[in-house]
Amino acid sequence: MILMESNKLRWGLCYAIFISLTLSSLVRDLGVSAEGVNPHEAKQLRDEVREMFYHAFDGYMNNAFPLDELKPLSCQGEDTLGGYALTLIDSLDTLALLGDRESFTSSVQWIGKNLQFNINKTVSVFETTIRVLGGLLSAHLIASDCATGMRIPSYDNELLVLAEDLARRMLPAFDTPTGIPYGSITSTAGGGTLTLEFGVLSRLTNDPVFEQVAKNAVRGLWARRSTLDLVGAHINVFTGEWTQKDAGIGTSIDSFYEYLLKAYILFGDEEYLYIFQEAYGSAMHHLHKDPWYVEVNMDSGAIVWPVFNSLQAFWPGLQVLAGDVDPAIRTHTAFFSVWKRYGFTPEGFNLATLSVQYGQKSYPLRPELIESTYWLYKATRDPRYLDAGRDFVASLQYGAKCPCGYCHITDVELHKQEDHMESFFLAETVKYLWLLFDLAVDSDNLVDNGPYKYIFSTEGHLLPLTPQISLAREHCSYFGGYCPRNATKFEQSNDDHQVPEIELDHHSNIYPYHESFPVTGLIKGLCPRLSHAQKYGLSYVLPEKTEREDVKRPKPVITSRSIVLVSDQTVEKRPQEEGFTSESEPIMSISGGGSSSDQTGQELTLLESETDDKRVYSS
Ligand code: DMJ
Repeated sequence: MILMESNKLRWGLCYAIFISLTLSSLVRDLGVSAEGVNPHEAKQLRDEVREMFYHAFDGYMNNAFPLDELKPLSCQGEDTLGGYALTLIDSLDTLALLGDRESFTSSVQWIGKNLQFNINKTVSVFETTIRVLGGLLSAHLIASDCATGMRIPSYDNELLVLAEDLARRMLPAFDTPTGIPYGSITSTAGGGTLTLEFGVLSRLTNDPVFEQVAKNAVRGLWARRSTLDLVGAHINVFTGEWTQKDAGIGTSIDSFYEYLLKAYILFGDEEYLYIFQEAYGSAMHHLHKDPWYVEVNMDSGAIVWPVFNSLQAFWPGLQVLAGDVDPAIRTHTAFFSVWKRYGFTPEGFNLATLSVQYGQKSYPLRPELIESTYWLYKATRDPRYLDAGRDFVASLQYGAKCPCGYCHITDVELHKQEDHMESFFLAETVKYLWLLFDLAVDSDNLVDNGPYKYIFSTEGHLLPLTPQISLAREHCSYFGGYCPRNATKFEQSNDDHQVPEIELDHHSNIYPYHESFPVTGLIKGLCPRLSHAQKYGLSYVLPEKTEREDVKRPKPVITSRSIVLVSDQTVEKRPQEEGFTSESEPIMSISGGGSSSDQTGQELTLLESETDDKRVYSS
C-alpha cells in the first residue's frame, strides 16, 4: 500500500515535469491572427452573433417549444428536464440583453400564464436551480424594474411566484444529515451551486429559509474538506463520506468555487469570502501546473488525472473577478490553444499524450472558454481576445450550425454533428459571445452600462447588485469555524429591526468546530486575522495560515483588484474609445469619493481602503 502510494507520487511528479515541458511548445504555437479584429469587424461580428441567437431561438420556438430543448438536426423537440419549456426560460435574460422587448414580454407573459410545477417529475436539484430558478429570478428582476429599460407594465410578479413555488418544492431535498441536498449522485458542484439563486429568492421574498439551506449545504461540503483544503468530486449526503476523491477545478466541482466568490460579491457575506480564499489558495497550490490544472487525490495531493477538461475553462474568468489576472491570461492562452487545434474544445484533452482523451471527444456547445474570453477582454482590452471571439464564431458557424439551430459536436476531430442543443447555448454561449463584441463596439448594454453591477450565475443569468439584494442585511457569521480558537470575538446584535434573528442548533452538524460559543441570536464573528481590506473585499491576499499547521504552502501572489458591493450611479463612464486599447481596468471597481445615494435613496458611505485607489461602498 505504502509502495503504491510512493509510486503514485513519483508518477505524479514525472507527469508534472512532463506536462510543463511538453506543453510549453503547444502554448507557444498560439499566435494572434495576422489581421486583428477592427472596430468595424467587431460590429459585424456582434450582429452575426445576434443572428446566431435568433437562428437557434426561432428554431426552438418553431420546432420544439414548449418542450425543454431543441433537436436542431431533425427540427424536433425533447423534454430533458421537467417539461418546463426549459430553453425559453433559459433564454429570457438574453432576449432582454439583446433589447428584444417584444419577445421578452411575450415570453414572460406565456410563462406567467402557463408554467406549472405541480407535476410528478424527478429532476436534478442542481440543473433545476441554475437553469429554471435562475432564469425565472433574473427575468423577474428585469421585468419588474423600470431601471432596466425592459419593465413589463402588466407584469405582476408572476415569475417570482413561480420561482418561490419551485424552490419550496425542492426544499425537502435538503433534509439530509449533512445538509447537502440529495441527488442520485451528489457532486460538489451540485451541492455548492445553489447559494446565488436561493439567496436572491430569500431576499426577494423575505423568507430566509432558502438562503439558509443553500449556505448550510456549502458548510456541509467545506466542513468535510481534506487537510489540504481540497474537496472531492462526489459525496454521500447521508454519511458525509466522499465517494469520489478526485479534486479539481472542472467537472463536478467547478461552480463550487465560482459560487463562493460570487456569493460574497452579491451578498457581502464574508464567510463565503473566507472559504473562497482558503479554497482558492489550495487550488492554486495543489491543482495548478502553470498554465494548466490537473486533478489530484484530495488527501495526498498526488496527480490522478493529467487532463484538461472543458469545464475548467471558466476558471480564468473567475480569476479575473478575483483580481488574479496574470495566471488567468496564461491559462486562457493554454486552453485556447486546444480550441485552435481542433476548432472546438473536447470534453477532455490529455496533457500527457497531448491528444483528445478517450471517450471525451465531444463539444456540447459549452460556453466556459468564451465566458473567460469575455472577462479577460473586459479586464485587459487586449484585442487578441476579440480575435479569439472571431475564431469561436467561425467554428460555430461552419462546424455546429445545423438546419434549426446549433448542434453538439460528437467528435472534435471529425466534426460530426449530433442532434441536440443544450439550453445553455442560448443562456450562456451566445450571450458571452455577444457581450464580448458589444464591449468592443460601444458597451451599451444592460450588463456593461446598466443601472447596476451584475453578477452572472453559473448558467449566465443576470443577478443585479441592487440594494434589495446586496444590502438586505449584514451577514457575518464565522462562529470561529475559520478563525483560530480563542481568537474570535463575538458581538451580539441589538438591532432586531435590520437583522432577523437566526436560531442556531448547537448540536447540528453545521458549525462543527465551536460547541462552546453562544448559539442564539445573530452573532457577528470578527475574525481578527482578517485585514480591513480583506473584510471589504478589496483584495484577495490570503490571510496568514493559522488553523492547520500540517499544511505548508506558499502564499499565492495575487494581483489585487477592487470589487464593489453596490453600483455608484454618479460614476463617470469611461470615454468612448475610437479604437481598442490594451489598458487594463478594474472589473467591478468604482472611483470617486465622498458619499453617494443608491436608487432607493439609502445613504452609502465611502470606506477608504488601505490603498488609495481601492474603495468600496457599504451601507
Ligand atoms: C452550464 O449548465 C453551466 O455553466 C454549469 O455550471 C456547467 N455546465 C453548463 C455549461 O457547460
